[in-house]
Amino acid sequence: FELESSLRGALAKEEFELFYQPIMDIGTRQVHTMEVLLRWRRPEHGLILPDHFIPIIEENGLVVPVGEWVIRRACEQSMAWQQMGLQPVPLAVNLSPRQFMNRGLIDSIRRILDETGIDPALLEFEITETALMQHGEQTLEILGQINAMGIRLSIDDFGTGYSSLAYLKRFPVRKLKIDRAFIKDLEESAEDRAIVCAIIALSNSLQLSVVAEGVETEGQFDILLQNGCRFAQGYLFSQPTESAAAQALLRPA
Ligand code: G
Ligand code: G
Ligand code: NA
Ligand code: MN
Repeated sequence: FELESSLRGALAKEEFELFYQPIMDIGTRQVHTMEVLLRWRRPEHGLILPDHFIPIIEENGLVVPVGEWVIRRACEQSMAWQQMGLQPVPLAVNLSPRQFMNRGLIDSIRRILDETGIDPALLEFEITETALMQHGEQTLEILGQINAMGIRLSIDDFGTGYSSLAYLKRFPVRKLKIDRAFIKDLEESAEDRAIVCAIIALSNSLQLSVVAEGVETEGQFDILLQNGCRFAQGYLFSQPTESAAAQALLRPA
């Protein structure tokens, strides 16, 4: 209860902060996209990770205004980096199921695009497959509207929920992120290697981009490279970091 009441004031007190983790192009080893990851700098408690508070604000609905703040802040950061003369990279923002099903989502995205002036091609949303599969028709409509605005969509934590690639093909989704559970033992487990290679091959043939999450070793990187995976994210390249450190990873335009 104490946590919940502190969370209610956190937005107004400007206690939320965005961290960034690069998604690398495996071929060039350059930053391709930055994932945006929310942090809560709670007075007297330090930096709180989303697993400790997202479930609470998802439950009480606060995730809607907080999520809107995340999108706005990410767009402002992108514009600031561009104004500093850095090469623009898309920012990928996580959308929670509750936020995704909120009726005001589309209007609030439109307002943010308008007010910040960001090119929608520099914004991306990550949604889990479980969230996508929950509500058939309404989901398709919302995805269609987001896609029509020029914002890219990707499926997060792919392989952990319930979905099929054939079904996904009906959604305007461009990218799959293979959950890190399948990457962890890639070097030792022939089974995980088979699963990952199958996802890569199917994604490539359906013309979906594919990202391996949780890449921590050069061995994992090599297996991904050899099997045609285009993008990778993980501690091998960078942990999620505050904006100043993320900025140092961007190149001049
Ligand atoms: O780096 P990490 O501990 O930040 O992320 C933990 C989980 O929290 C991940 O599943 C991630 O998708 C989720 N997450 C991080 N930032 C956000 C956010 O801004 N909104 C939502 N809905 N989820 C987020
Ligand atoms: O669900 P989502 O993929 O958005 O979650 C991102 C989470 O994964 C964050 O908590 C982030 O800190 C974590 N993460 C990112 N890279 C790695 C990695 O290489 N190894 C591990 N174990 N976790 C990672
Ligand atoms: Na994500
Ligand atoms: Mn993920």
